[in-house]
Amino acid sequence: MGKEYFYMNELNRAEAKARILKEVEEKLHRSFGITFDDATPMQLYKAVALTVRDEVMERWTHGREERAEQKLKRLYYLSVEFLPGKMLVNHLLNLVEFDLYQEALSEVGVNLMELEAEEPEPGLGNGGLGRLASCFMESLATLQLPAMGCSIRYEYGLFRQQIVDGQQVEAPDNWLEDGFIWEVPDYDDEMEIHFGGHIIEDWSEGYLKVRHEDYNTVLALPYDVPVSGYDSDIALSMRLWSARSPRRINMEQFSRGDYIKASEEKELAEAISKVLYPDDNHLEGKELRLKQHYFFTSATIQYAVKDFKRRFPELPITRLADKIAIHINDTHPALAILELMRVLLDQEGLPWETAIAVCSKVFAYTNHTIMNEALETWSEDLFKVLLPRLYSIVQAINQDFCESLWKHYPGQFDRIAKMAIVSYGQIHMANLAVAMSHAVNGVSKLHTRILKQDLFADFYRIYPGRFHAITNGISYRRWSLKANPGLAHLITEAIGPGWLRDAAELEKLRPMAEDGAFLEKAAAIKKENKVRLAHYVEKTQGIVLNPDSIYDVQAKRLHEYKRQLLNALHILYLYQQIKANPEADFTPRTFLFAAKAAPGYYRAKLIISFICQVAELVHNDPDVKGRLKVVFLPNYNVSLAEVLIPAAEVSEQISTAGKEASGTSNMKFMLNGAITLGTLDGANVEMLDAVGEENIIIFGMTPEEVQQAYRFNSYRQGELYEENLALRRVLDMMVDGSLTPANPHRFSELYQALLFSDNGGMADPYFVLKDFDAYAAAQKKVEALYGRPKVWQKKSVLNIAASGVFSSDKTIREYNRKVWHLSPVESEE
Ligand code: GPK
Repeated sequence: MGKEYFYMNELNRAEAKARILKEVEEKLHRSFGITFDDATPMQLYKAVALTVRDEVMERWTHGREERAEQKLKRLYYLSVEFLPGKMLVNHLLNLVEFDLYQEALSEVGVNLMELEAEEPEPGLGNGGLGRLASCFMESLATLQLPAMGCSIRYEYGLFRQQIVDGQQVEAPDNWLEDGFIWEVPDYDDEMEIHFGGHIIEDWSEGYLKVRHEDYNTVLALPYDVPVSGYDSDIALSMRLWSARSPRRINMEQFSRGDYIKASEEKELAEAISKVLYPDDNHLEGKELRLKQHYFFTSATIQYAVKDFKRRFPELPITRLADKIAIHINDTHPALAILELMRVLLDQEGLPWETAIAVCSKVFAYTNHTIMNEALETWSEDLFKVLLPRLYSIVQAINQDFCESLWKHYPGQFDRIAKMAIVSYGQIHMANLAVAMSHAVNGVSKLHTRILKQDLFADFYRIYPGRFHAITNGISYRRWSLKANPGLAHLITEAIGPGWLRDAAELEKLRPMAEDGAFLEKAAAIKKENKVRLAHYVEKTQGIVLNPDSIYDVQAKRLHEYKRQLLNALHILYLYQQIKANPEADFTPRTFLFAAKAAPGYYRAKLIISFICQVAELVHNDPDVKGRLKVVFLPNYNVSLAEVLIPAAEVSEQISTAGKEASGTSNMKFMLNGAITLGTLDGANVEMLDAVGEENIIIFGMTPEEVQQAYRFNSYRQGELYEENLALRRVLDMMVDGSLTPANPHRFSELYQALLFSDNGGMADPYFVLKDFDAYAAAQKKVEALYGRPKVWQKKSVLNIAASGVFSSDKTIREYNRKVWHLSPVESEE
């Protein structure tokens, strides 16, 4: 069906709908032996999803066949995280069949949107990095570029967050419990992964042959999940590897009654794909995590080489880079570089230099953070034991690399040690990735500048041509068509449907900012979305929101650098103002937070508690009733984002300048007409360029000022406390028992961290106090602006109009032009 739906007449439509219902009914019969009337919502969901899946599968097969026939180069996008969100409605929108299905199903009393509630959301990622990978997959499919996303089929995704007594509690996310309709295992591509053991170097034939012995084997079974593109003839795969033991339970041990031992080995193997590490912008060097990384990168490399040989039997392996590109999304998959070296050397018998040359043409690397604690290193001791062959390879690469550095930086030991791949007992994955990739990129202009000037400055001097700035983007169709259908229809009504293929066409909305009727309609849609969110909050939290108040939203991982604390302290400041002047005019405001904290990140969890206590205080005080409301929404995920973002009027993007590599939620809020309240950080800078300074509210320190303050140790936190009375009053509330009378010391750690250095670390390293005044002034601007609804509306529409530059289609085109050089699958008409 697909796009011809546009041209259908009424008769054809009726037929198409009847056909859909018939297929769904057949699925109900065959899979569950049940009829429409008796089916449970879950059974109905599955029947509809299976029907849609058939259509997606057609495109899947078609894409595969065409790619093979046209002998196209293929991209492997390796990412330890993906966050695809729910799929049913997204597929239907991409197939351009949503309306048809919705109408057909409503004839039998079924609501398509409600059905999707039955679908589990695959929480295979932590936040921005994983969601970016999924936006990229959708754009790759839309542009018909041959690609496969590769990752791990975590049995448990990111934990479900509950808030109990104002504290985060983690519950397991058993998302596969009721089965996942969209995955298809591929037993033909099961791979063997080898851990541990030792290697034997054999020179007996005059050249080095390496044997790996006494290893443990784990099997990697791929499950493919189709990814559709908008109005695209092909579907791509997200390939998720699942770990299995090669041995079923040892029956001999079992019959001796030693069940535990017999199942132990199996469980150890399967532990590898059991659970996603819940850390974001942070790495803990755990053995299991290293196993995960090797597990999915080895499986992917083995598969990629196998597929290359199957498709191009005529080509020598030295031509690999002509037919495959491998992208490593942050350093987590950087072991793929060493694994490809191993395969080229030990299995394909290539000489060392040739293998190095092939590898460096294949790989490209994206850096996503400059935060020190996130830069991945592995202890040599652990590495050596778990991956002995890769260890010998990385040693050799390091030796070559350091020798080459010597030529560029003769005698500069410190500099070379800093750039080395192996040094001081650690393996530095970012250095490996930069040294062995032909392209390295940052995720915004600012972030890339910092990479060039700071983190990778020594590399940049030697390989300037290797570095690119490629700003992140979003799958804007999911974040409009799906999340905000009202707005999407309004846009199409105003400028036609072309924007769904080419986001640049959103620019055509600009003149609408002068059109009063249009502005009113846009305002009405925002209001509907606010009411929709209010219903959600009331249903799930029992909290009543005032849809006429300003909805101010900060939704992202909880991290000190993202400064949720600044937002919370400012709320206390507003609270004090109301208390001091209860009769004064005050624009009602609702502050919404949503954020998961890594379970081991104590301070982040304390900040969540702090926000919850601020919410309590405000909630229980009759003086602020109807004026201030603070809500912490638990379990932020893609589905919640789809309800929250379209309802937002103010988008909080307030990270310490220089710390947020790009941000992507900032783009989603912009697309949905929120006004950004942000620092000069990440992609905010480019949003400012796109929309113009009168349509965004920027405040606070510049990245340069932050840098200087660190470098010259010139930040005087205590003086701010002494001199700024308003700030002092707010800070005092952290420890005077206002929030937790029974335990006034509950938040003293947060207070201390803002004012006193500990263990040599500086106090308030994210400049919360320093930026407080500027932030409060910016919030004042928000209030003043909101008091002029027409002006606000106009700015909102101009934001939507300018958001097209942040389409991930554009981002992907740029990667393709600068890095991958793929040709699209041509469809024969
Ligand atoms: C960066 F390093 C990391 C990480 O571990 N997890 C993660 O989500 C984010 N990121 C950045 O923090 C964002 O600024 C950026 O937009 C996103 O990656 C995608 O590039």
